[in-house]
Amino acid sequence: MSSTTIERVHARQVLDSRGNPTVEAEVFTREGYGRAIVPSGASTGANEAVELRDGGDRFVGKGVTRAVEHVNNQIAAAVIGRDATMQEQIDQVMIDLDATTNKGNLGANALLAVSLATARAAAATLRQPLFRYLGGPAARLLPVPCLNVLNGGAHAANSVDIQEFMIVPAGLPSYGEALRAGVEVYHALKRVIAGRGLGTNVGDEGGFAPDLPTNEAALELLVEAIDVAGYELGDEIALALDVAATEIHREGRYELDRRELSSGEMVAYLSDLAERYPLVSIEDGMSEDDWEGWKELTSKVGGRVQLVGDDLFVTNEEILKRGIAEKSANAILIKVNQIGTVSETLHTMQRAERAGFGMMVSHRSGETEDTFISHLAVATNAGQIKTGAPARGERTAKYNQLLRIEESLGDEARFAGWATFRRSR
Ligand code: 2PG
Ligand code: MG
Repeated sequence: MSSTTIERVHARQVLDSRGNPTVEAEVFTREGYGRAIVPSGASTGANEAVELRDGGDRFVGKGVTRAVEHVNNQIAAAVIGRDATMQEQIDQVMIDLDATTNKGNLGANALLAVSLATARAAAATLRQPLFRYLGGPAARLLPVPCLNVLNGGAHAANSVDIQEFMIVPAGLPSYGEALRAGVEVYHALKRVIAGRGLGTNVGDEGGFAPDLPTNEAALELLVEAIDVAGYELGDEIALALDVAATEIHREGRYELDRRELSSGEMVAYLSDLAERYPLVSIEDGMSEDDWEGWKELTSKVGGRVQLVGDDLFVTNEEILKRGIAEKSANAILIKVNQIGTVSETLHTMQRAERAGFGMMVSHRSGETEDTFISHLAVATNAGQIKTGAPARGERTAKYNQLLRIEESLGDEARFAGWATFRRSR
């Protein structure tokens, strides 16, 4: 028995930012404690690990009491007595216990809650900050915050098809300054939108969600807001998109601006946007099942724009391998609940890094006060994070945690800046 031996595991049902139940787990070692809450997506990839839900009437079918019971029974029994610092072993024990390829038996939400809480408990027992515990002495790179200030698609009830319009303040000297610039643009954007007589209600990730005539009109609003806030477009603040194209892909066609585009036309649409706007990153520009389209987009604009696979790769190392081999993209989005354990997430990131792929650590549209991803971004020197608008507590929790990490690193801290978007600069 050592100080890091797991003595107790307990899960309960709590709520996420959309008012849906989710799993919270606590892991107690002999001399420490860790707690974590699992996030949840709305525009999910088909190959994501399974989020186990109860069905039935309670909580509109979204209860997670079965996943909670799996933690409190089988998983607790399997991990109690093991060493919390043996993250690989703990994760593997849970993967073996589940015995499916998609974690559909016990639920990826059950596994992930324990996996995250185990890392926290280990770090706490060793009296280390989580980012340091996960990343070791080399962890000191603060990520560029990619702030989703205008929401559409499955995250808002407006007329905009593209899911996320982000501002990327990579030209500021530090994380804290970048966040400040992002906040100033966010407030300027509110004034710009209100000034046009449009609504300033927000979507699931805290970005504004006005009805607009076209998707490009959203980019124009961002350009204007950056100017109003007094920043240099392109030099100080660039733009990024998450098209979430799987959501608008039906029978081989992309539905955009009330038109139907073929895969080739979608590639042309995106490369034209990238010509005319300082877009440093486009996520899910093509659908998860349009591998040919992805390849075409990458060969056309991959030399100057970061192309991020989210639904395409679902943080899965095996699927990423195919993407690397086929040159389907040049970056990957990292969401811990797409794959379901900390170790698998780290393996996928190592694979991406070795291949020279960009890495953007990401929240989900359904989030909580948990700030694990802030630590993960610094631990892995990922260089980029997206965690919504700089508004709404579950989003600011992540940005605020990065402020604390930046402060604690002091002179050691580095800011990723433009270098993280190698291709576009
Ligand atoms: C995405 C995410 C997060 P969701 O598509 O990248 O912004 O959305 O969690 O709904 O999948
Ligand atoms: Mg996405």
